[in-house]
Amino acid sequence: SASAPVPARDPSFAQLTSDDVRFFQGVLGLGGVVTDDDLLAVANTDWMNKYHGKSKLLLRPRTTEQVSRVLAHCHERRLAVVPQGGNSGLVGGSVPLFDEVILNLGAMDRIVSFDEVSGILVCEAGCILEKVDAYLAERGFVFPLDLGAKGSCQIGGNISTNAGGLRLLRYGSLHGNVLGLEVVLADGTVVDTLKTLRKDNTGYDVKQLFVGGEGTLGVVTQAAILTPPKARAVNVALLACASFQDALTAFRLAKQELGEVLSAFEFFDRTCLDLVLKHHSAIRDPLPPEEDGAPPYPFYLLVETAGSNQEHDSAKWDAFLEAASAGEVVQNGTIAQDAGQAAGLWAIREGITESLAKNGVVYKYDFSLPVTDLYRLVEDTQQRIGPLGVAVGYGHLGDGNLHLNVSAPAYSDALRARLEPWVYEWTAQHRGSISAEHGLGQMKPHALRYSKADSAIELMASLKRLLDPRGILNPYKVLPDEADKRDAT
Ligand code: FAD
Ligand code: 2HG
Ligand code: ZN
Repeated sequence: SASAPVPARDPSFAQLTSDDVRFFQGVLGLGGVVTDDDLLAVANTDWMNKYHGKSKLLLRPRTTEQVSRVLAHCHERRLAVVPQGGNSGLVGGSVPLFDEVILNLGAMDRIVSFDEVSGILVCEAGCILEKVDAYLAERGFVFPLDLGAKGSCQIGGNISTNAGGLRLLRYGSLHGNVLGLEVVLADGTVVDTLKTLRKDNTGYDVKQLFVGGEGTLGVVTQAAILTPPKARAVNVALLACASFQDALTAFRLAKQELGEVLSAFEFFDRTCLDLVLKHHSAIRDPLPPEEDGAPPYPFYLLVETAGSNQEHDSAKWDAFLEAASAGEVVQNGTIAQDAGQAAGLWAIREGITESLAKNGVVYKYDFSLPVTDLYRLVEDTQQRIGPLGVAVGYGHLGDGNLHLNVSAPAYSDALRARLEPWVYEWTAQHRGSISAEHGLGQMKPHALRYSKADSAIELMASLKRLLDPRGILNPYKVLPDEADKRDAT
């Protein structure tokens, strides 16, 4: 099968009635209440086409007040709700399991304000990342987060998954860059922490609960985000290494020689590149072996710098490439000569997830591991599954984040039983995390204990009960076995 055992529908949740639908139409207008089968089919299905819900209702609020009135009603009526952004999440968090009402934020897509001195942006949760980034680019700034799903994912979804992406190495995580949030709690209470200050030590930093909250604690409606100035000098190179050990040495050299301008250090193995070449006819192998008939390189690095002075950065690149060529740490490489070529190199790295999706079914894992052990998990996985599938490894090497994907022709119990819980045990033994950046969603609540102490899980559950006593927000996600602990009153 595709996934972990599916829980039963929690019988304490109400069933949707025509009175409910009429109430929502009164709040949102007819356009904000969607019951069309085709639109519901899309909203019920995740990006991977792996998780399928059965919701009969999709709501599209336009204001925070509407979100508040909708949630107050759902709370009162015990209707379960799935907050949804661009529905690009990779752990089944954004789709219902059963008949939960889908609350999509896409119609709340206004930019509220931007301060060109501080670089602080305030926008609504439904803004699409790529559009916000384009708005900022016109003003000489960038969004501190970038990722392959930028054309569809929303700021609210990014914040709720605490997405990491391709620039985290340089700009840090959203826990640092989100300065304020407006959030609606399960009972409709609007919590305003929408401050636009760098520093604010006025007690507990409650907004952080919603950064990575995966829609289980509240619905994010607005955010204040610190954005850095857009770099004037951006340089991108693709490098090939003969071993993973060499890739690690190259990372050390990059930190030493490129220093503070290093903005991305990504890696992928040859099988990933082969998949991208197979499924994207416009992309050519950028680094064919130098001698005819020689085997292709097994590892590739995408290195980016973002600085303010091309001359300074060129000198740094010269020093880095000289150090990396000495001792053949890097076997071959290509440096983008313009923005178009840089985008071409990024397209390879950002095209891996889609290529895997086109190739068959995928068992997708997202681990934080000590970098030295990181690729061994891919090799051990391949050995363990044998001919049942193909294990590939790629990810944010600079952050110690491995995306282990196992590609197979079809989901099978035999393959899943070889993979789980073994991959989680492997990660626990290496003191890693079972989710570096994608979250837990409906895929991993049962595996949470491999990465978090019981005491911490219990505190998470207490916070959930405090903020959402009836458990209506994104049930069956993130926390293990919540149903039996809910307030039954
Ligand atoms: P959704 O998928 O709609 O929702 C994700 C979760 O957030 C769900 O639990 C949902 O309930 C909740 N949620 C959504 N909006 C709100 C809201 N307003 N309030 C409360 N809860 C909400 N992730 C990374 O971290 N790094 C990557 O590099 C990366 N690359 C990707 C590349 C591709 C091609 C794809 C398909 C996905 C990638 N992802 C990556 C996964 C990633 O989690 C998302 O793309 C993104 O952050 C999710 O945003 P979304 O708007 O699509 O949210
Ligand atoms: C990436 O880094 C995304 O490309 C997706 O986080 C990873 O599909 C994956 O496993
Ligand atoms: Zn990633």
